[in-house]
Amino acid sequence: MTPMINPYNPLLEELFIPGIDTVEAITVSLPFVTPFSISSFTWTCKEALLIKITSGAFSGWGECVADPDPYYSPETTTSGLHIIKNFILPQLNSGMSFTEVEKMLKHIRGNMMAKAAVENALLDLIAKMKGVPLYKLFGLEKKKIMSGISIGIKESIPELIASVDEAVDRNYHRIKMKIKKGKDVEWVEAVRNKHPFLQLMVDANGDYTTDDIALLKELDNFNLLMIEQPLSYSDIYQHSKLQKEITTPLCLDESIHSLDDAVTAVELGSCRIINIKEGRVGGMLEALRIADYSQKHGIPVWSGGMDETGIGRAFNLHLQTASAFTIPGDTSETKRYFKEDIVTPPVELDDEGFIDIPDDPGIGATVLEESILKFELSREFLAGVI
Ligand code: OSB
Ligand code: MG
Repeated sequence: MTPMINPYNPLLEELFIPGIDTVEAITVSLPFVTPFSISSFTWTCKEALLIKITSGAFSGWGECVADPDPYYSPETTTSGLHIIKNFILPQLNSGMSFTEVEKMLKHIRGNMMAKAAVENALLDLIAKMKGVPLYKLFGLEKKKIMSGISIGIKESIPELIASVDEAVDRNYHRIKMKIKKGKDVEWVEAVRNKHPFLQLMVDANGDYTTDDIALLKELDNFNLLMIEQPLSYSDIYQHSKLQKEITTPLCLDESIHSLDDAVTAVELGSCRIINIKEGRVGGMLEALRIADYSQKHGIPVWSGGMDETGIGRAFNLHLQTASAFTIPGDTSETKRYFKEDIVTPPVELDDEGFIDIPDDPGIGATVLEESILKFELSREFLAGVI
């Protein structure tokens, strides 16, 4: 049974949905500087569904982190729009408290990425109306955020080493390399030999099965921080068996969609670390609840990324002000992903590799509407639904 953990309850009772003038659903496609490959797919651009909720002079923004395809998650930008338009927005009313909003969202099963886009847009809007940065809305304190980089699967080992060298030069606090069957032990060994003391981890995006335990055990030789999602995207139980066989901590990503999933994973011993993507677990509030639960159970967490635009990335930054986030996440500088983003200022690393959160209200970053127009695939005005 899930313990009653909800440190943000008092806050939720005090947050109310304001009168909404318009809701816009905008699908954008931003070209990547370089294609990004994981074990299951290669993306050349980031297609994202943006939600813009306007009340008077204020607009809140949310980003549905799903891709247009079901190769990381079953959710897609199109399914997100369907759920938001036909199920979430028709049940949102001004004057509702956030407790009521969350109850309504719970009645809709799954679709956590769609829910996150709407909930986060509302939180950004409310924070802007109150004139406070998002972290303050949650009672958190500003701090410098650690950086990390996720290096995709490359054509050759020298190409991988070149990318790792570049990230080391940029002072990233932790480097993650993607692996898949046939591009694993030898590739990790090459990176480790070149960088014996690097904070290094791997992410398999579910490419292995329990038949591969002998191979996965070999990864214990490379002093990795963790192995992320070695087994199926939907599995929790088999990971508990694998964790008993290897010494490197396992970290779950794809298979955690809620606090309930995190409790299951921790109670089964399926992982020793959790990757919290706020966009994958229904938004900032559930992400903070998972962080709080994990901290109380001695499970370190970090903030994953979905190669988001600057809107989604801003939420990831604010999330990491919570003290549970003790491991550098997948938060990289903007220029590594995009030549041109849709917010300003871009995310940049200081000389020690840290990231500063801008001080403006809400997400802090200013959304550049004219840049959005350049990347826009479609826009629907959902005015009058609330
Ligand atoms: O598994 O963490 C993942 C990107 C797209 C889909 C899945 C993943 C990733 C990343 C990149 O690793 C994270 C980022 O830099 O935002
Ligand atoms: Mg991952």
